[in-house]
Amino acid sequence: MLETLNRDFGVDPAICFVNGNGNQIKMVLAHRSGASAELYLQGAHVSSWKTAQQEELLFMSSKSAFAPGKAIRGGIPLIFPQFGGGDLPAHGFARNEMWSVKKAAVASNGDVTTILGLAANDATKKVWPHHFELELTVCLNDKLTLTLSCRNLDQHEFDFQTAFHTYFQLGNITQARVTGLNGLTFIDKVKGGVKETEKRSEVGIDQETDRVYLNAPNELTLTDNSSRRAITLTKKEMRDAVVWNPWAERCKNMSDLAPGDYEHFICVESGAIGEKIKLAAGKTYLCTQVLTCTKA
Ligand code: TA6
Repeated sequence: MLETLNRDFGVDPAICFVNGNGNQIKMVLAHRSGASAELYLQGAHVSSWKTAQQEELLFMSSKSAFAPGKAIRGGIPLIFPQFGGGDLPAHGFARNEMWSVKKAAVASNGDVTTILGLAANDATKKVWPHHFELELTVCLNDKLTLTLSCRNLDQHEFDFQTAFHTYFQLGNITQARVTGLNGLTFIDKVKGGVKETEKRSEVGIDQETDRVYLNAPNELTLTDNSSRRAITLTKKEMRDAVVWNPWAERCKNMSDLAPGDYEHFICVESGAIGEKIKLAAGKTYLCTQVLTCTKA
């Protein structure tokens, strides 16, 4: 399988396929600037994004399972067709399915791009009786851009939630701040789903935090003074944002996190969560998340 993938889609030295953790197939993207990204075919799951100086910007748990059908703990899990509160597996099935490589190329401007696809199959139709086709496009240059398209191949409308559930690496959680959320209504999942209003211009984390911010601005910034980094998240066609950190107690009870891991990551997610996306038969929905890293 690796040989065939490298033959059909490899572009030396920018694009190659290797056996990653758990012998799961991993795609490695290398930009001429020195920046790199990695993604597993399972879940089209971006597991690493490094700067031109090879600084890792995404968190990946050392205890993550890398096994068929098991969610990877870290990187950028792709959430579809359900974020929460439904009958499907937590955060939907897209991140647990094997995706196929449809395209991989290096553009004349140096952009390294790949497209992976997932179509409805017997397993997905059992839990979600719709015909669909997903494509995830990952583009690496001085940014990391993910674009998800969903095509409705049914004869009728269907609806869904979706999100890029990004785990950002931190020097220390106490130094992390998220800006752009001031004044927004958020669903506080730690307090059982009550709606409150964010009053802080800079959101810091000092306890378990699990908030869905509704109708969030399309640009948010995460700064981490302990690593002297700032990451801008720009989203399109996804109204909401999520900020999550399990803090010590919940982290200790999660088998695929080490007890102290909560100090070294924050999830800042872009998603269509509060209101489901309604997609008419034959139509295509597109959403995008662009991540840019600058020195804080
Ligand atoms: O996005 C925040 C959240 O929904 C939290 O409630 C927590 O469950 C987290 O995702 C982890 O979800 P996962 O399905 O990756 O274990």
